[in-house]
This record gives sequence, structure tokens and C-alpha cells, in this order.
Amino acid sequence: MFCYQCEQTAHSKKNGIGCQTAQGVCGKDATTADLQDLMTYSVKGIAQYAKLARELGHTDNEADVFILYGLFTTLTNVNFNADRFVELIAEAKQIRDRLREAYEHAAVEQNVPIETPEGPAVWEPATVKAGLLLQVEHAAIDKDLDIVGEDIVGLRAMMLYGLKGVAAYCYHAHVLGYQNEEVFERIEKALDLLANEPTDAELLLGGCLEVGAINLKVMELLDAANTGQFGAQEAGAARTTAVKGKAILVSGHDMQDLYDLLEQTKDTGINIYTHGEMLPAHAYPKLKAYPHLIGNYGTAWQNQHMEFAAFPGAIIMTSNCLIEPQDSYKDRIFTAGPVGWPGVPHLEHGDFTLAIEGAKAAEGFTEDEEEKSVMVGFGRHTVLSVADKVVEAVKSGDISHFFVVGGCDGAAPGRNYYTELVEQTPDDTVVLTLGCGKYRFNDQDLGDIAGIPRLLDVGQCNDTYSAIQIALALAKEFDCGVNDLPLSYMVSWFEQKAVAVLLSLLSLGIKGIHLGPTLPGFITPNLLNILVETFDIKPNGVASEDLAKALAQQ
Ligand code: FS2
Ligand code: SF4
Repeated sequence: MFCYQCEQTAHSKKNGIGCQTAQGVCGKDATTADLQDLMTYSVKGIAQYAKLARELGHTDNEADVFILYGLFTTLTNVNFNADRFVELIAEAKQIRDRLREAYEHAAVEQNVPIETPEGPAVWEPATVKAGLLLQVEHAAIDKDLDIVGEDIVGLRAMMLYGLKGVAAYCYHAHVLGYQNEEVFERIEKALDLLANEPTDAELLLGGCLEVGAINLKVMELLDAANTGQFGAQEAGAARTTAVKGKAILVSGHDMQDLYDLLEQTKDTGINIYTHGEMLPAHAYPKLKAYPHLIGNYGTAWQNQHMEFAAFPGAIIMTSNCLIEPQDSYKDRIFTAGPVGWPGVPHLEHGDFTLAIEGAKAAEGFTEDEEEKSVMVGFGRHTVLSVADKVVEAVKSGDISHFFVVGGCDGAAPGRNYYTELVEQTPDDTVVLTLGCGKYRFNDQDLGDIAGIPRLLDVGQCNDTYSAIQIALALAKEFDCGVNDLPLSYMVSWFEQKAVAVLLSLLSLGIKGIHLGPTLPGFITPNLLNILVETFDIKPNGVASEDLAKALAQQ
């Protein structure tokens, strides 16, 4: 195996950067890692024929959606089930071959020469796991490292990982009933480019920015999906302590799963708690209308061993981040959608019966805890509804600077950076936050400025579109460029959705982004030089010093 797609990738003197032994730091074993590479390779093959077929007017929605789902399963902390990948690779071959037939048929009908793409488009996967594992040399991300060098491998990786993030966001929009043909076309074109294993750095850099631009469209689609289905976020308090009674905990990012669960439990007396990235559910009118959406339990994903063990009910993982279930709760955790762990029951087709039975069998909370809460719901609608107040506060000098402190959380000790940073922000500054990284500081009371809270929770990492819209609206109000605003981006990355978000910010021309807690392993020293020279990317330093520099730049 070779994998360096996430922030916690292994670093060793002998092997350099990347998880390369029997098991990755995340718990993914070498077999699953290799099958995930073959899965990604298979998806590229589908994209090659989807692109050709689309050019002749033939589209295949099942194939478009499979590309999203297939890539989503390979994100960090999503699916650890090797057998599932054997099934998915076989399914991918069928879909690809169907598209090839459709393409060749259309070409004959339209009297155009038939093209025969190479690589993943013509790969014949073995039908059993042992055979597939012998084929992994086709698909490893570092397979031609000795020939093309680490910079080209790193650029391909950045583009691919960004596309994985795009696929996850796009799949979330799809399950809510929102999709877009132009997005499918651009994703397939980008995958086709990667399938051809380019060696031109300029081309790959352009490809990375295109992935960022696609992601902007996708996040817009997801924002429309979330607000279209559940209403615009509203500011309010989300309870963070337990209430007596039977309970189900929902983690991940999938709001449709949460909605379906709320419907299926509304007459059962079971309380539903959110965990991790599901916290913003408490801001959506259609979700918070269910009185048994009782509160949020716990914090970010890396604390799940302790928090899930202590939770006296059923647990549902709807997307990343899953880590190895412990014996203390293995009999009451369930996966859904793209998520999987060997031996953990998978809930199919939005049917949560098994989890409901699990919650009934578990003890539940035996008493009410003292009520505590955090504020949620500062998406773009909420913030922009008081845009005039915000602008006035900036003009009067009451607000001197904005910080977007957003992204993923993780277990690295360096992540205290974000707690220290937010704690030290001056009283005349406002912090917008999003993603699971917020748990480092979202319980702090930073007070308010002229009635505007100093800490504004915009939502999930999936809601980055909202934060970007707030920045663009402020730039419009002040008649300046987005880089001229008194605004600093402090981005914490962990997995591939954060790569997609970073590429989106770069594609918008946003400069001076602070990136941490450590740089991605695929950003080689030469790539870092390019990113620093072109985009003034700033690797994290010491929180107080970075804060002072950011404030000095306003
Ligand atoms: Fe957090 Fe994990 Fe949100 Fe990432 S729950 S690191 O996948 O997507 O952020
Ligand atoms: Fe290592 Fe991260 Fe890949 Fe897991 S996802 S194998 S931790 S780089």
C-alpha cells in the first residue's frame, strides 16, 4: 500500500511520507488500501467512456452517480470493508462496459471514428480479491514515482484528492435530489485527464484549479440542496447535554439520513442526538421542528472511542469520519451510505429499523443532565440578514478584522493552534467557523460586538459555500476585492474535502491562506514554493505570531 491522502499520514526516516506498511494510521489495512486504489482506477475508466459518450450526446445518470459514490467510499475514514470494494469494482466494470457499448454504438450511428482510450478504460479486473491484489501495480498513486518524480505524483495526488472531496459533496447534494449535468461533465473530464497520467506540471496545476472551480459549483448545489430541503439556517441554541430516555446518536454529514431517521422515530419516544459534523442540523427549520431532535452529544470525530462508548444508545455513521469501532459499542453502531466496517451492520435504503431496535434494547440516559448549549445557525442567510449592521460596525471601527477559522479536526497535538488562535483574537474581531475543527473552541463565550456575536458557526465543512458568499457580499458592500477585505483564512485540513475547499479558495484567487496544522504530504517542497509564490500560502507557525501578522496586514 501507499497512501498519503490525509493529514495523519505516516512519516518515517526510512520511507519518507506516506502510509506504506500493513496498516495506515487511520486503521485501513493494506488490502483495503490497495482495493481502494483499484476502485479509484475503475472510476477513472468509467469517466473515460462517460466523457466520450457525452460528447456524442449519450449520458448515463447511474454511471455519473456511481462515480461520485465510488470515489466517496475511498475518502479517509469512510469505508474499511475490503469485500465491499471487490463488489464495487465488479459493478464499476459493468457500468464502464455498458458505457463503452453505448459510446461505440453512438459513434457508428453518427459516423464518427471510434476512439479507444487506454489505461483504466481497458483494464480487466480480476473477479476475486486475491486476483485483484495482484493487479494493484496498475493503480498505485506512486507507481511511476521513479520515472516522473515526486512533484508530478504530488500534483496528480492533489488533483485526485480534490476530486474525491468534490465527489463527496456532490453525492450529498445528489441524495437530497440536486444534481447538475455540467458538474458531471467537468468531473468526468478531470478524471479522464488523470486517467491519461499526465506529466506536465502546468497542465496538472491548471487541473487542480479546475477541480477547485468545479467544487465551487458543487458547494453551491449542496447549499441549494440543504436550504431547499430543510430551509435556510436560523440562529439558535443547540442543547449539548443529555435528556433522560432512549437515544440514537447520528454522526457524519448526511442531513437526508437524519431527516429519514427523525421521521421513522417520531412516535417511538427515542431522542435523536447529533454528533460531530451533524451539529448544524439544529439550525435547519424543517429538522429542528422535530421535538425529539434533542441536542448534540460529544465533539469531533477523533474523540469517538470515548464518546461512543459512553453513549447509552444506538449510533449511526452516515459518512466520514469513522474509526475502528471498539468492543464496548460494536454491537450498537451501524453504518449507512458510503460508510463501512467489516462486521458492522449496514443500513440500506434509508431504513433505520435496526438502529431503532438497537436503541430500544440499550439502556438510554437514566437522568437529565444540567442544560447547556452552543449557538448554531450563522449560515449566509443569517449573517447577511444583518449585513448593514456588520458594515456599519466595520465603518465605525467596532469590528477591525474577520477570521475564517474552518476545516477539519484531528488528533494531532498541533491542532491546539486553533484553540489558542481563537482565544487570542482581539475583542474587536469576529470569528466565522465551520467544519468539525470548531469543536476546538465552539464552547467559548467570545461576547458580541454591537449585538453581533463574535463567534459565528456557519455550519459543516459542507457549508464552505456559505462562508465564501459572506466574504464576497462584504467585498461587494465595501466595493473592494475579496483580498482587500480585513479578513484572514485559517484553514485546518485533515481529509480530501478540505483539499477540495483549499483548491476552491485558490481558484477564486484568494491569497494569504494560513494552512495547517501540518502541510499535506503530497505538497512537495517545489509545490510549496509554487503555492507560496502564486498564492502566498502560509504554513502554520506559532498561533500568536500568525495572529499578529494577520492583523498587521489589514
Ligand atoms: Fe471532520 Fe471528518 Fe467534515 Fe472532514 S468529520 S475531518 O471528514 O468532512 O471535517
Ligand atoms: Fe494513512 Fe491517511 Fe491514507 Fe489512512 S487515509 S492510510 S492515515 S494517509
